[in-house]
Order: sequence, then structure tokens, then C-alpha cells
Amino acid sequence: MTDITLYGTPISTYVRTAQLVLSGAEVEYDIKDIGIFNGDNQTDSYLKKNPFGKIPTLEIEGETLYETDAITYLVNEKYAQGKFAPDDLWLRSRMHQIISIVNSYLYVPAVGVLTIENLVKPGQGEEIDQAAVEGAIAPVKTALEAIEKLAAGDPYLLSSELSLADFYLIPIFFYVAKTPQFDQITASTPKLKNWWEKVRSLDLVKKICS
Ligand SMILES: N[C@@H](CCC(=O)N[C@@H](CS)C(=O)NCC(=O)O)C(=O)O
Repeated sequence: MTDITLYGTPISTYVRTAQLVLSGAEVEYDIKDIGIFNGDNQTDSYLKKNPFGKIPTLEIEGETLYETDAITYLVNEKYAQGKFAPDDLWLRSRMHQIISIVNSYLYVPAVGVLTIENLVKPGQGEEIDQAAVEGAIAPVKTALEAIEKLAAGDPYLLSSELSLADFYLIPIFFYVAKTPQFDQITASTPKLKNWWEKVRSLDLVKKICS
């Protein structure tokens, strides 16, 4: 039992982003499973912690913190001496730009559509909505091409060091790499494809995304 609790199910990409930062910072924490397909995230007790019913939520030092950007900021500053954000102002701004692209333009078509349709619905005996899948390809490609242009680092997105931007994109690649559309959506982003081949074998990534 620790005094840090992460609420959420570990299949969630945003929960995994929080876990990558927590584990990367070597923070010990407990995870309290809050499912998103079984209504756990809509119970009165969870909505008191997070009124939007989203996961993750972090409880720490008697405080409740939700929104992945806030959680990763706190954990990185408090426990990792800020090492998952580049010192250089421009690189740090690029990191926030990539995170914002993930949140605003990539997450819904990549996770909400490609991942749910291809990887979740068949397991629940539901039919894949092929029109939705087709419709998600262009917005995913636009977002990945934008990130590809900003990803000037080697081997990681911004530099030779992992940053929060990597931690946002890794859990999404973990799923979309398993979809039949992966080659199509990464056809014009060879750097990202190469990046994924490297990061997927990191111990930290294997520990959190499996
Ligand atoms: N803005 C939120 C988004 C988190 C989010 O969308 N989480 C998904 C799981 S990956 C979720 O809670 N989905 C449940 C739902 O929308 O009902 C954050 O940054 O934490």
C-alpha cells in the first residue's frame, strides 16, 4: 500500500501515459481499477473524484488530480526533477505541441475509432463499422504527418532523451500497430515508424504496455 493511487484501467492509453511517467520516475503507486466499459467511471463515487468520468485520476498527499496533462506535469516535476521535459525552450514548446496534437486530433480517430473498431468490438461480438474505419484514416494520417514534421529527435521524438511527448504517443502506437490500417496510416511517416520499432522494445514500455 502506497500513499499514491492511480484510478483507471491499464488498457486505457491515457492511464498508460500516466503509468509511463510514474514508472519512468520510479514512483511506487497503487492502481485502483476503474473500468470504462462497465460503468465504473460513471458511479457517484468516481464522479466525485473526476466530474467528467474520464480516467486517469491521481490521488496523492490527500489531493485529487485529474487530466493527464496535469498528472504528468506534477509527477515529472515532483519525482523526476523535470527530466521528461527538455530544458531547451523550443524543444519544450514542441513537446507541448505534440501532446496537444495527440489530445485534439489523434486520440479520437486513432483510439476512439481504429482501436475500438478493430480491436475491441470483435471481442465483444460486435461488427466493425468499416465506414467509420475508412473515415478515421485521413485524420490519423494528418495528425501523424504533423507529428513527424515536429519530431526532430533521435532516437526519441524530441532528442536522445524520452519526453512526455513519447509517453503520449507510445500507448496509441501500441494499439494502432495492431490494426490492419497501420501500414497505410504510417506510409508517409517513416521516422515515426522507425521510432516505434525502437521504443516498443524499451523495458519501461514492455512493462506498461502489454
Ligand atoms: N482529457 C482527459 C481524457 C482522458 C480520456 O479520454 N480517457 C478515456 C480512456 S483512454 C476515458 O476515460 N474514456 C471513458 C469515457 O469517455 O467514457 C485526460 O487528459 O485525462
